[in-house]
Amino acid sequence: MSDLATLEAEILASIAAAADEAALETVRVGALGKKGSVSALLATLGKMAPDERKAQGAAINAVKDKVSEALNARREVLKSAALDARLASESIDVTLPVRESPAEQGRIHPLSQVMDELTAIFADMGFAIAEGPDIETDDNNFTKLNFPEGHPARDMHDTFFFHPKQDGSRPLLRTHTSPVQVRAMLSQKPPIRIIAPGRTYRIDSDATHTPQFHQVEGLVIDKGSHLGHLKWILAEFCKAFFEVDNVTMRFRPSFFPFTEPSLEVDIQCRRDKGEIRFGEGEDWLEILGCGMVHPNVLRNCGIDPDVYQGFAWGMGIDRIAMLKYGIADLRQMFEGDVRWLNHYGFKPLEVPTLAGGLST
Ligand code: 2NL
Repeated sequence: MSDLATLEAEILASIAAAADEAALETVRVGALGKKGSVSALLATLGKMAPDERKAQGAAINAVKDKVSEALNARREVLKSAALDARLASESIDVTLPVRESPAEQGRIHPLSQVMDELTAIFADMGFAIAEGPDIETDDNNFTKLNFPEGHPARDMHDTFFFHPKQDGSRPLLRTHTSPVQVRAMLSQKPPIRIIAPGRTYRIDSDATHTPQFHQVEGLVIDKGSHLGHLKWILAEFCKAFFEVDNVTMRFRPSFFPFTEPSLEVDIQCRRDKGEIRFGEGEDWLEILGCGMVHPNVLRNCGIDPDVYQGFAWGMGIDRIAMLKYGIADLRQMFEGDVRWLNHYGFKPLEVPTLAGGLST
């Protein structure tokens, strides 16, 4: 093999062996660069006789062309391999779930969720949200609400009383949220439209009762208020809360000291396989008590019963939260087990609204 053919074979082998574009560039400079091996051969042409120069010139230039071609071809191969490697290393799977930010990691307790749902529904109907203290006076919790002296609900066994004060009065933990409405009637002029959600307390502890529980009560005081308005509000509430198009309600006569007449409300439902559906079925589920505010209560709170009528209702939240979200045991709600909360809780940024959906 001539020297020229050997040189060509060596350079082509180096090109084939170049593992990346930098190595290939080194080969190119070594062959075709100013001081490269092929360039050096071309520089010898000047000293040759014309005939020899013609033959050698053509041969060397043929080598140069072959080397250039091989360099270009190899460069393309290396370039696309480098691109493939980069694409493989930099690719991300956009279908993977994004890791939750710390602000999204906590969970909202089902009870808080239900309270938020209730307030969204009633706020949409024009109700204001009222709050009051957990520690109340006997007067606000019982007397103003037309509880006769010696009424069983005043019994020491139901009510958490504090030690009597100097003046003989006994503060207590409110047994219902009604004192919030008493305070509203004492401090506002009708018309009044409020709901009062909050904590309530009774000395009661078993599988279906906790000493601290939750209620929401509603109160409307106006000149022409009547039971028809109450029925409409409760029907609209039930449809919105249970997220169904229709509910069938049943009103049964009942008794509360603070309302006359007093009614208990059941909604029609179907229970099967541990599930409950509303707006169908043959079963009835008791969900709340209500009635027209007793004239004595209005009078006790500075409202003239000959001018104003009012209606009110009260509902336990713990039980309806369990019903809506399939929670079997009341006491789990108060244990503060984060595993339970991760399962039954709600995402903090998915705030219930009527437009966006209450529980989606
Ligand atoms: C129930 C029944 C009820 C009320 C609460 C009320 C409040 C005032 C005046 C009159 Cl200030 N009534 N609240 C009325 C009827 C029933 O609760 O079963 N709750 C769990």
